[in-house]
Amino acid sequence: EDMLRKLKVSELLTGVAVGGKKQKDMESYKFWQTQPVPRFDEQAQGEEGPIKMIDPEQVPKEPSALLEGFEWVTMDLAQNAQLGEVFDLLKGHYVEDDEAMFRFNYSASFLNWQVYQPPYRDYVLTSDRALKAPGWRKDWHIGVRATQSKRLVAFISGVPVQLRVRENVLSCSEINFLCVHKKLRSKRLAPVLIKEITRRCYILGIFQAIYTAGVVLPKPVSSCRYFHRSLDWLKLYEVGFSSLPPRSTKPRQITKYQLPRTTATPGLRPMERKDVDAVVDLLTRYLARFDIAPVFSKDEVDHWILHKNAPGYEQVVWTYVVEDPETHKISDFFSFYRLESSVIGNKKHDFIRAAYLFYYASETAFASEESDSKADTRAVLKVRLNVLINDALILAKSLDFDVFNALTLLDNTLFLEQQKFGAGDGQLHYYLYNYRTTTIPGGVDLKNNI
Ligand code: MYA
Repeated sequence: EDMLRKLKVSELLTGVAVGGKKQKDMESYKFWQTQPVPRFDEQAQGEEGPIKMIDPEQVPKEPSALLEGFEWVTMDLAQNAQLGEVFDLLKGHYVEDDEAMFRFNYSASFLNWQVYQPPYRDYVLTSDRALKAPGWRKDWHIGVRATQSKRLVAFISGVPVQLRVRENVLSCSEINFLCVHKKLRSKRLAPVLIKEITRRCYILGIFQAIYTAGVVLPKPVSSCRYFHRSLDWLKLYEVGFSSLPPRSTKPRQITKYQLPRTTATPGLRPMERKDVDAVVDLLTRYLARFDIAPVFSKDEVDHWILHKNAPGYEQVVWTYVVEDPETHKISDFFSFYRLESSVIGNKKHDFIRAAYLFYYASETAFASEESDSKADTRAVLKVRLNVLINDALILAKSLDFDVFNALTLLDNTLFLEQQKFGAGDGQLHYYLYNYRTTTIPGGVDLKNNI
């Protein structure tokens, strides 16, 4: 009902949604047909692995030429002024919905979290000799400036991620925040940016990447749909995000989405640093149940999942753990992050405050002595996740979020309908660069969203 005709969750799980309205035929992908990515028409038959072997010696040492009047820059996002420039570019020119009603509005704190990795990441990567090159992080924050005005007009970024694709763990870069100023669109600048970040990855011995996009490109490894759960239905209605279903009324809609004031799970509390080990352990076992997932180190859980009260930064991620009151073991956790969207041209509201479901895990995902069949375990997990996610909704509401978003990945289909999420019209396609594997119907697990 929200945004779109109702789509049954089960219908979304039948396969990868290639063939949607935005897909062109392969020959029209002038850039992508030259890249080491699977074609739409190919069948991957047991040839899982890299598509092209790269010799780092053969990789050009310099970036390719840009359009006349523009120059390459490497952004230093540790400097607030430069972080602010990226923030301003994205604020005015980043991803919009199809009708141009809403545009993502990443906060500076969010960007700091997403693209600027604190120094401990050096430690994470010391096992990988190739990445010891000094300055590697900065290198993956690539900008294009107008030569005269020095104005930032385009950006692309990557962060390192250890990605498990079935049994293989790949050192990847995760590419995000590709953005070209509206005045420079359709001038083939995006392929130039993509080639440049590819070059800088190859030079460091990174030959695979993962990325997500709302558009269809050759060829998704999986596709997810966005689901939205109203927390402030009236506001979502007023900004045009939600519609009034034909046989309903405004008061009825408001009542439908009401939530209890207090959470239900005993032992639920905000995550603290002392929980990091327990969360790494639980999350690692939980993610092992999926075909594609990042491999989290302790430092990465600390960075991505634990909120730190850095002075001057607004909170971006909220994580709650369930501590058993008797054993003090962590049995579950869930997290969500904040990402606002600007409302374009609405008199009453400027922003939608959205919470996005992030990682979670529960011991109930693993068979217990009482329930040893797969179906039993799934039923127990379903009950548990519904309680946990309902608590997440209650907390998000108390934090003044307007909407709670989730994708059709992880075990989300066990609670989306029951928790009154509605299917949105946005899809998120997941892609691997220079890696071939069979497609995954149920969605890929990756932070991102983004
Ligand atoms: S997804 C978010 C993308 N950003 C936005 O949607 C923000 C608003 N839009 C814009 O800023 C522009 O429209 C962009 C395109 C920059 C998207 N991913 O320059 P063009 C292809 C990949 O004339 P513009 C994210 O950040 C398009 O099919 N390719 O077009 C992840 C066409 O190719 P082909 C895209 O509109 C990014 C060509 O670009 C995308 O001015 C992952 C046209 O270029 C897209 N989202 O600019 C990047 N959109 O002719 C890939 C369009 O073949 C990373 N195109 O159809 C790959 C891994 C690299 C590292 C590898 C390491 C080993």
